Amino acid sequence: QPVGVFDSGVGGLSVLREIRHLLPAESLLYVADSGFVPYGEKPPELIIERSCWIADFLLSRGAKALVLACNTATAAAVGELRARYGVPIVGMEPAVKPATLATQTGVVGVLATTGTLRSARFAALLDRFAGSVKVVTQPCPGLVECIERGELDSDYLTQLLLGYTQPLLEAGCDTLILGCTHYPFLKPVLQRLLPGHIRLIDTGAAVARQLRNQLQRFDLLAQGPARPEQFWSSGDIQQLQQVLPILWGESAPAVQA
Ligand code: DGN
Repeated sequence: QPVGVFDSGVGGLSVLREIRHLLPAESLLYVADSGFVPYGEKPPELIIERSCWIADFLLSRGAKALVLACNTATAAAVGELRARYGVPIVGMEPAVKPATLATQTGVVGVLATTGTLRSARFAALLDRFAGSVKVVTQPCPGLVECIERGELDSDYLTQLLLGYTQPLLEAGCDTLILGCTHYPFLKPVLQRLLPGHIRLIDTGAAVARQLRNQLQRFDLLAQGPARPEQFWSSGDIQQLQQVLPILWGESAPAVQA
């Protein structure tokens, strides 16, 4: 039985690659909800509705566990999904705890969508882990759209990134949390643009480990061999097929969801 993974678009591929790396025997299904991307500014009700629709889609294709490879969807919908479905469900959250442990300046920046930063889950995360560390948040409209197009290094993107990171640097951040699953694809350009001492943190690998723990716990780990990954999009299939070689590292067929 496969594991079902989904995101508002192609950002969750940054999580999928960590899962593929850690769990080579698992068969993986992936849905990009690109017909509805970005989730960042959308009302939570719509995100819950889309998340349930995709969960049904993946479960009807035999998924034994679900990964919400999207911080925004997790913030809005993980409670509803866990209440509705009996399979293990793993979600994302910005890496506040590891960042507070890593910072030397005591100031940490969070790059994420407006939806994530405004959510009750994020407020609870800060209450729990920020402690004496100052956490500066920065919503980043426009980045997700670039990544959806497979645009990882344009002048336009560079200008956006400089604009979003400058206030964080001025505030004294030495650690930046990539709190949206699209952003790990920007690590190379960020590393080039930012001073060398700035640390970038994301949670893809930790989520893959959490998935492994859940599968182990419920005796659901696959013995392999894995079937080839299957990709669906609720948006433009050709666009997904064009960006897969860039973001996933190889081309693959994609099907309309
Ligand atoms: N990739 C998503 C996240 O992690 O929050 C959201 C991107 C979006 O749809 N704005």
